[in-house]
Amino acid sequence: MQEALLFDPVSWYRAGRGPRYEQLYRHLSAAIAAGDLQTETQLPPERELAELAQVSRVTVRKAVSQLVDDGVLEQRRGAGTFVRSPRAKMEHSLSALLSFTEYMRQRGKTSTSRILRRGVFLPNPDEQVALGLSGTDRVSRVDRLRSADEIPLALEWSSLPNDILPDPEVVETSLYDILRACGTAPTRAVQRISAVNLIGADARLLNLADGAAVLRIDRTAYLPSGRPIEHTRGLYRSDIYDFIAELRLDNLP
Ligand code: 16G
Repeated sequence: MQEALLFDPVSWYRAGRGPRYEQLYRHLSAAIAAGDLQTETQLPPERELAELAQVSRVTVRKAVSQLVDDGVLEQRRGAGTFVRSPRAKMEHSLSALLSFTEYMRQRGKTSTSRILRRGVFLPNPDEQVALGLSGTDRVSRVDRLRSADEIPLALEWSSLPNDILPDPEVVETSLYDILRACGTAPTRAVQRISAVNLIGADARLLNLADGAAVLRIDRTAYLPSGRPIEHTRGLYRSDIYDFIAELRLDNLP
């Protein structure tokens, strides 16, 4: 597509489909993904881009900074804004029972957890079913934003029976490290995977635009005795993660 046409509002703006910066952001993001804007292409300067797209410079700046946050554009001081080479996706095995921290360590990355909330609560109906608890039992919850090398990758809402994790305040970076130290790390897990579109605070925490698609994985993990001890709902950035499953003929149900 010719550059002038690529930025022309006819190509990207539809009334009633959300703020201009967001529509421009989505359009440029799709153009980069489709190769219409190739790696190392330099974007026109902000003023020119604003003229081509017929929007204010503030709108251009917001759309561009979101693409920079996503890692698809790069601002080089004194040189301009360029399309970055695609980041290799992280392959995450679906058949190995590893923790977030262990996966990142295997890739030479340092994982961090930002605690969004933790505490002891009465279990909701989903937790009662998943963890085999009654309505009067207690459940420990830890909600976290998980990052690797400062890049936010996932949101995880974990629930464990309170006798397994009596004090959720002790969870700093790795939940499984704590379970392992207590001899209660899970040895088996069942995961359910689906695709969801993010909006609001969840999208902002993961540095994604409203409506971005992510992978949702619900994990229930068990002790060797068969007792369920962890139920985690996780949202994983699909622009960074590729979940890989190995299939074998001798593994039929
Ligand atoms: C993984 C698990 C999650 C578990 C967490 C523990 C998936 C889909 N989910 O993210 O269920 O709670 O690891 O990691 O793999 P941590 O020990 O680093 O806290």
